[in-house]
Formats: sequence, C-alpha cells, structure tokens
Amino acid sequence: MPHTDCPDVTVQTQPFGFEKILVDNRFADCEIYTHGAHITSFRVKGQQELIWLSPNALFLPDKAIRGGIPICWPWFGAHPADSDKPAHGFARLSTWQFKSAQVQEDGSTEIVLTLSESQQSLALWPYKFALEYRIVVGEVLSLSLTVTNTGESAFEVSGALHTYFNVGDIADVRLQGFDGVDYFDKVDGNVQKQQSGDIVIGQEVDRVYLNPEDNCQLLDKRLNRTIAIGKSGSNSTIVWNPWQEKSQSMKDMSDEGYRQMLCVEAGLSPGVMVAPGQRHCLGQCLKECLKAN
Ligand code: TA6
Repeated sequence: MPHTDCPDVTVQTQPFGFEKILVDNRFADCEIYTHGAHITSFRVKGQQELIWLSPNALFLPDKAIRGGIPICWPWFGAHPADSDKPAHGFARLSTWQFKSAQVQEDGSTEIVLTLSESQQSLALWPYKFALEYRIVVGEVLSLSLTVTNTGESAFEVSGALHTYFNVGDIADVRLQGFDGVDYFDKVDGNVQKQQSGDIVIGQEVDRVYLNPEDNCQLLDKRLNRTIAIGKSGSNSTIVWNPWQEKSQSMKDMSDEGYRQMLCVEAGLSPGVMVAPGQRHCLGQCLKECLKAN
C-alpha cells in the first residue's frame, strides 16, 4: 500500500485484513476497499449517504461486498459458458493495487487503482489486460473504468458499474429517463418489452435497458432528493431490486434490506470487442442535484 502524501486520504487496515482507503475533502467523504476496488460510501458534506451498503455485508476474500459499487468485469451476470466461474467476473473478488491519490485543481481528490492479469485470472479468462479505475471524489462522484488489451489477441468484455443507491423507501422512488426505451425483463423470461413513463418498483425488478440516454434521475420522495446519474462508454442500464423473497434468501441482505436500495448500473452488456493495444472506458457519475419538491 503506497504511503499517500495526499492530505485528504488515509488508509486503514480492517480487522478482516482488507485495506480501506478513506477520502475526506472539502466536498465529500468516500470509502473504497482495495478488495474489488469497491466503493462502499459516498456522502457530500451536509447531504445524506448516496450509496447503500448492506448491514449484513460479508467481508471475505472470495465474496463480493453486498452493496456499494461492485465492479462487474470481464463478464456481466453468469459466465456465458461455465457456471462454475464467478457471477459478474473476478474484478470484484480481486485485490487491486492502490496506485495514487492526488488533490485536483478544484480541490476534488483523484484515487487510481489498477488490476492486471494474474495466474488466478488467467485460469478464469485467458487474456492479458490492464485495468485502471479512476475515482474522482468531489461534489460529483465520477468513475472511469478503463481496460487496455495488453495481449496479442482480441477479447470481448462485458460488465457494469453495479451501483446500489441508498433510498428512503423503495415504494417512494421513481426513475426517470427511460420512457419508450426497450428492455429485457429478466424476471419474465428475458422477454423484450418497452418502458412506458417512469420506472416505479413494486415487485422484484431485474431489467436490462438498451441504449437509453446517458443520463437519468432517481427521485426519492422519502429522502426529499433527486440524484442525477450519468454514464459513458455504456450500451445498457441495468435496474435491479431483489424485493422481499430474494432479500430474505440472501444471507448478506437483511429481510427488509430491499426497501432501502435500488441498483441503477452503467452496463456494458452486450459486450464489446477490444483488439490488442486498444482500450475501452466505462464511466458513471453520481450527484445529488435537487431537493425534490
Ligand atoms: O445487476 C442485476 C443482477 O445481475 C441480478 O440478476 C442479481 O444477480 C444482481 O445482479 C446481484 O448479483 P450478485 O452476484 O452480486 O448477487
């Protein structure tokens, strides 16, 4: 773990051996584990937590932390050919290198973490790669996940920045920006449907929206706020809430945990091909922008 001479950044070793990077600057506080380069908290000073973290999250080397912003990579969902391989790929199960921490000109803090192939990753996915995750903590949380193909053959990557948003109560939430957009409904046999109006959540929802606008808004009546969600390098947005039955079946979720979270994910699904020497960048940015009326 590099010694950071960045005044806004400290590093803690957690009881379970994970390293946690803490950012505290004039704009916001943010927490990032090197396990999975997993953001578990982002809160602008004077505002409420933007990210949901399960109170039952498990901090284990072979487990993704429940909540926060898991990095799904180099595949989204179940492995397309081998169900023994970890769902959502291995990036969120890997220990990333903490490369740098720098104060930006505007006072925000830039954190960079990196990951490249290892014996473990090559056994799961036979390609050489360099991943760089750039996190800028300011009034906006800005995320950029860039992969460079450092090998000799082209590969296909899919994935998502699988962001769990903290909501007051799922019954009082609307997601705007998807009217008329086609989506695959994974709760209904992956049938393709079309969204009409705002997305409201009244049952288990697991949908892959295709090529929606790069921006959407999460309106939270209970917390009296609107969160602006932007993205780049993404061809889909995944919206997920497990609802009660699934919530009760997941040991790292409390029975009622589904009421306080909604996943709105910058997706790269379907995947894209990356040729040798080429790169692809997937980004998401989050900002509490308006007090709901
Ligand atoms: O993004 C939605 C989804 O693919 C759901 O199908 C559900 O599996 C969720 O991700 C969580 O996956 P995880 O492997 O973190 O339990």
